[in-house]
Amino acid sequence: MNTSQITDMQNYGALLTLFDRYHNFALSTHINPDGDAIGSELGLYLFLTKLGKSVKIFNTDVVPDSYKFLPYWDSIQSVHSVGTYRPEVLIVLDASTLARIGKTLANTLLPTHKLVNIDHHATAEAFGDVNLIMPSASSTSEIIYKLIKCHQTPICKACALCLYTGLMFDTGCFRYSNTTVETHRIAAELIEIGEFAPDEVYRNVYEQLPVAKIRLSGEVLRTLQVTDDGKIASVYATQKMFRKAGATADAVEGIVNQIQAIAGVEVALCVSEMTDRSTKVSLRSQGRVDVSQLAAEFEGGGHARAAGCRIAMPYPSAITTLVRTAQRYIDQSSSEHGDCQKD
Ligand SMILES: [Mn+2]
Repeated sequence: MNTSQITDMQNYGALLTLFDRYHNFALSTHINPDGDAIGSELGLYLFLTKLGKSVKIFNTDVVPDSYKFLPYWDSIQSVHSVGTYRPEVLIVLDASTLARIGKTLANTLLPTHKLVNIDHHATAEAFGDVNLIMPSASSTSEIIYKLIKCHQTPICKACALCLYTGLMFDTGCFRYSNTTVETHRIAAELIEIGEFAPDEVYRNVYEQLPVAKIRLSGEVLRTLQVTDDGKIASVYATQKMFRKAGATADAVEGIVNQIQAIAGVEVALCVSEMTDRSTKVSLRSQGRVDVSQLAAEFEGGGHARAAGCRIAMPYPSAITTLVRTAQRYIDQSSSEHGDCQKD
């Protein structure tokens, strides 16, 4: 594969050339798609459609209900719809590896000419023929915004709403450390163009919770364990808890952020028992430990402050292993930072 890694603004050109040269595009994103995954897909879909291109979107997992307020969400098709379809160009968004779009989709949706990878994860692999990997960008949606700017095409109202949603989601509503002056400027411009109410976007994404999710939160938070030094907090969710609460496994999303907010906690982890007895892990860091490295030790990935992985062992042993590994990272960071000189 002829791989050219693109890391700076000028090189948006390589991608824009593909937009000139080809007509049939397919887009995809990672499994369990989040606000940035869906927002960047729909934003790019609207831009390419406006250029007169034929564009299809295929995802392994369905669009979560909380994103069904976004325009054209129902144009997203499932892996079963791919059939014999072959795009000239496949653009993979917000996925640090090709396998993240789901193995079946990765093996089915094959481009006849080019594979493109657009991502902002620090652990991203340059798996495309063209790679636009910008770890400094807050979100993949921000990269799409800049791409459209480079093309000097006006952003349409619908596109502005989609990109804003992605930007809002990946910055934790403009709270995380990836939020910059530029992020706010882009957000302001998107609100101006899109003429939407930001509070309504927030409510759509975060305040449509099913009762089962709150019930599950209660069960999961009761399992809280904090290490003696107060630096590692962990909770777990079992299949029994999911059944009792009437919740699905994705209902644990967000609980890890709650325990990360405990004073003094450096690393927070939430593990879920899966039906195959493996363990799904969400990791958060207050900043001193790079949890994407920690997740990578278990073939996972993500960002320095938010990452995940799946471990092929039952949840009690997974917790023990993870806490021990996190402890090692904390010890390393303490010796590097000279902990005793903290003021
Ligand atoms: Mn993202």
